[in-house]
Amino acid sequence: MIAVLAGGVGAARFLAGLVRAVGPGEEVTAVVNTGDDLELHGLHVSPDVDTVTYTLAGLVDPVNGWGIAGDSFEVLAALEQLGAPTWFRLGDRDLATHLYRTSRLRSGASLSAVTAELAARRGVRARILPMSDDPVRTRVKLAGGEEVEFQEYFVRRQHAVAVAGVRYAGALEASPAPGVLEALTSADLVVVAPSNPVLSIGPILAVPGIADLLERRRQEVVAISPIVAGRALKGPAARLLVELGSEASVVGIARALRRIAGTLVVDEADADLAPAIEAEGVACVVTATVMESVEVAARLACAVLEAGAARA
Ligand code: FO1
Repeated sequence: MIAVLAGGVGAARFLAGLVRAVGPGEEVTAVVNTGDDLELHGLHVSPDVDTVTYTLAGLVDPVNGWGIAGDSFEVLAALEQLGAPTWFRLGDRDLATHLYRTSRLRSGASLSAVTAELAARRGVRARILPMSDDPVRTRVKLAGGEEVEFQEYFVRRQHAVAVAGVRYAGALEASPAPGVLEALTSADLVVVAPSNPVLSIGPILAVPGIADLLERRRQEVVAISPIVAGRALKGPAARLLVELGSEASVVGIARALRRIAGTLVVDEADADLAPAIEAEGVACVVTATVMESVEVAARLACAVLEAGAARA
């Protein structure tokens, strides 16, 4: 079994490639960030869990990488007429997910149980586990001193504001969701998907027990850099690393993840930085990491599996 620590769009694309690369004989378990979750219009929205589920179900909007392809926005338009906030764009079919999830949570089901139901009903073969059933919320402290919820920073302010710090509210009181520690213990290989190390992987590692477990297995943990040639493929990873005192490069990623990952996979564009990564005590593998198609993602997954096998 291969376990993958996952954020949103980049992780989902990698997981689609991994599922294709390993075929039906090998189990894949995704441990997904829920620090981005929010309550909106009275509904519980789990963006990264949904992005992973929709992608693996073949439903995802290929342009945005989140939401459902071809979705309509009739409810959002009606909400706008009512004066409700509509900066976070929930499509009509996507809303069915949030209605279902919220209703099940209110009747006492856990987030992991509901996630499994939603994935199974959409025909997803991989196991999708939220990192925790307990609320953990990523909060972003802006340079001006104000602290905002993650989606307020990411979507409403389009991550265009300077950040002074990030914290994961509730993490210390949270427990890993059922199956998470077991999956990370029994996996033949643990992969850290190409997700933002602070905003997507940070919340997962903040849940007590997860980072310690991975630290003990770090030789069997392979991370993929979300930074290529000094730039994030998506989102604010490059800018954030600099603002938080590191550097926007694969070396910055190696430093952010070296406690838990013995190997870092970087793009060919960063081949010259391999010695600097190795100097951080992290083995480096160079391959094509920009996932323009599921075929490229599957080739990347094969390279990651080979890197894992070489370290075992
Ligand atoms: N990202 C945006 O940039 N704008 C949106 O309006 C937006 C809506 C949205 C709705 C459902 C969902 O599952 C994801 C959505 N995302 C949106 C993506 C999401 O904010 C981020 O990509 C993740 O939280 C970061 O991984």
